[in-house]
Amino acid sequence: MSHGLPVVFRFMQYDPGTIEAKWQDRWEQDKTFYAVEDEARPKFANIQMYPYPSGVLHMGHLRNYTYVDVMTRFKRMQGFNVLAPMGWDSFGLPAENAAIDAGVHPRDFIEQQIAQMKVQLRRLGAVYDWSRELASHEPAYYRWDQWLFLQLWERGLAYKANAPVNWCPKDQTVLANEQVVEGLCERCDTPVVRRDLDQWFFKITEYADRLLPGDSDLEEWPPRVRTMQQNWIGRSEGVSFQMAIAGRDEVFDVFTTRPDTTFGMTFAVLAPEHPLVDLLLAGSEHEEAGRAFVAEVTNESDIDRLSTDRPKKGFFLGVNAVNPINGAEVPLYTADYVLMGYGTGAIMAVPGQDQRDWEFAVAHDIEIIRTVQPPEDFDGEAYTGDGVIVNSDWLDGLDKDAGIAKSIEWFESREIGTTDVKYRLRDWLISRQRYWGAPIPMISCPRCGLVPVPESELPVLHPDVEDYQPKGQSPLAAVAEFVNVDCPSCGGPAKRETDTMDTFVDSSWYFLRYSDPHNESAIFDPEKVKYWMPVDLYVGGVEHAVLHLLYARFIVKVLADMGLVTFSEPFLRMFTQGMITKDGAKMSKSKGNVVSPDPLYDYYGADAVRLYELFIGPATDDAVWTDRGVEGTFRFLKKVWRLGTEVEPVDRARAGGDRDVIAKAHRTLRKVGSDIERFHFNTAVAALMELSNTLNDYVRSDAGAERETFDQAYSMLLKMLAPLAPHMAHELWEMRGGELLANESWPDWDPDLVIEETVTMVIQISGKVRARLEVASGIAEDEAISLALSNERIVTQLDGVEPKRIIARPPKLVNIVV
Ligand code: ANZ
Ligand code: ZN
Repeated sequence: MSHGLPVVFRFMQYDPGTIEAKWQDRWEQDKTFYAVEDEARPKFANIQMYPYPSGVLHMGHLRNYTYVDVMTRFKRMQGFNVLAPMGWDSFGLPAENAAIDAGVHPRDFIEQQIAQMKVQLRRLGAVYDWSRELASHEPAYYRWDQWLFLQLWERGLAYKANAPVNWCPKDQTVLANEQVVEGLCERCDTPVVRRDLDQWFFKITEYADRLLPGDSDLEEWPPRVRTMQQNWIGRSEGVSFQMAIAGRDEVFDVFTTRPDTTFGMTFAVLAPEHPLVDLLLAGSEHEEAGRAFVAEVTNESDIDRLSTDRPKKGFFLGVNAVNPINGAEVPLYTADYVLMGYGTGAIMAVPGQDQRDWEFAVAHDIEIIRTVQPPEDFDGEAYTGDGVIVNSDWLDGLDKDAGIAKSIEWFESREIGTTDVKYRLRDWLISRQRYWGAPIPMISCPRCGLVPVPESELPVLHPDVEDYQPKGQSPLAAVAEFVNVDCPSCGGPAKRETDTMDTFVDSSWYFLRYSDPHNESAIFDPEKVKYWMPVDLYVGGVEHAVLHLLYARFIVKVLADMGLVTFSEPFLRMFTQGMITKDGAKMSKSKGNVVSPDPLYDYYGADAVRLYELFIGPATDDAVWTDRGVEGTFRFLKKVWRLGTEVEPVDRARAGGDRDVIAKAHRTLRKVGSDIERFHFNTAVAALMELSNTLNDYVRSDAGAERETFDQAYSMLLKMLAPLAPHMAHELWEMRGGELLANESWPDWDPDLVIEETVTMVIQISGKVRARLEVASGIAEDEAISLALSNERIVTQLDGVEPKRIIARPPKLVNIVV
């Protein structure tokens, strides 16, 4: 910080340092935000994705913590019994890698980081029920990971299998598909390679259909997160049908979503791992070249193979396949872009309608037949849209849907194919060859095979080892006392499983444990979970939109099937915040652009920092950090302070102008309440700034501020500030003779007072006036837009055309650009 510190504070001047420490002590000592079950009050579980304890928090992190804290305080004032817990995602790769970098044992490292983070959260004024704190590296926690594993095992939902897996050469461990991002390890950005290994899986695919976001589930989730879940599960309806190989006995199945295009098949493709490829190459004249091709491709990650910006590689297998619909012989290839892990691992290729097939056909000089007539102005390559079917004999003239129906009938009646549903979702690979995770509670016995550790012997303690560096095999394998055990079943010598569990197992159920964090005899008391759960509001980063949320939803469905929970979706409402960026990049330690809150706390105080985090922009959007921003919210707080400490209202009769002030306070209240509810924090802060200006003008007016009016409006201002800038609001409230502000209820706005004048709003379509409407002068942007879009004249004018952009300048104008 370049500017100097203020020289002296006058008595009663706003001194955040003193005030903030005082209130942080008070909230903690009084356990103000600790929660007990209370049937008389509606509960509100307000939970933030528990953080990996990274130690130092920067402004990017704090945005998130501030939002959650505002909601805790706001919902509590609204009368909810709020559960506001905090825990630590302290097992797993990120923690272990950071510990290795720091040269400290992961346990010591983690405990140090947690202590440090708690200090920082306290300084922000973030309040939690610390009696419910949990950390996944503690045996009291991970024994229930192990218990959960045993339940899945018993239900046939956990299994061990040899499978091609994603291997990170740097982290020396396997990764779930979900942890591979564009071919790179999500944790360290190293290109991932494939290996065949024995691994543990959870059978999440058995829940694929139930995990698809239905029409009513996940209603209060961001649509894009819902879509990401949907796409990850990737349900496809289509047809599987059999194809023969000309002149040979072998047949293979293909899966297609477009049976209506079968007449356009000009080649067929087997995945390089398809068992027939090996068979067809064996003894053939191009065996050597074919095997070299297969070896090359199978080393590449699926993501690379599916990449759209590289040429598709293939190898002609020297035989033809027979198109069952017309008997045509088409060349049979093996190619990189067909994956063994999806569908049947074989496709009919229809370049006229499939872009991947088009590219392959062009590269290998294969015929292209269009079977769907593209529109006249179409200038692309493969045409994937709807249209009239051509070149397809008895399908000609139909459209896509009719063509699909008729071709399905054809396949089914001849028993060549059947309708089929395929999922992109694969089973969840949960074993890791790393030290810092919960040991998998299984024992391998030469006589009995895989034997679960009896529940009574949990937890399988994670042994302390000297050497926990990753080496391709779990470091636990080197601990003889850990590995060698008696078989629980036959008593003979046996060996423990030495892999540890993916940290996403820990995070798939921790939120439930907050309901009953110290239970030693069960994962939780179902009655307590019934009271607190599901989570009412879940806040976290969109980077967890696929993996963590999907796993948590899966485990909750399993627990529901076990009768332990009474709901099947864990998170009722989900909020994903935008990122804070600086110098054009996401704020992060690795980018070297982090802003630490500490000097800002010292100079401006936590309330000003919080307010700036809230004010910086719409909560869902990324926002650019500017150091000077805090200056603005600090000035606002000083103004509020002066209003509370320096103003001397006058005793006189009330007049019309006084009513305007009260009305303004009520309108602000209505707006701030609904804004906070919707995470529109920036506009809530703006509204409070406006109200403080109104009050400022009021006290300077000729008649002066009438005492009762001023007190009433100012009290409302403080209550509205209570969740946002809690320290100062509490202090001023107390100075004015109030009890603990956190215990006050959120006031109700008076409908008679918020009635406002109306103004004429103009609705334009692409700049031309199309309608006029009387609206409240304080109308919100989204309300103005929805009024405009539902206006009868506008609906008629638009005639179904999707607006490109909507520019709203409430209350005067909404311009719909088409
Ligand atoms: C012929 C066809 C014609 C296809 C057409 C699409 C469009 P989704 O929607 O993702 O399920 N396919 C099937 N198995 C495959 C595999 N193992 N690797 C790569 N591609 C595979 O995609 C289903 C479509 O993806 C299938 O339908 C198949 O190509 C291809 F105009 O068959 B289609
Ligand atoms: Zn045995």
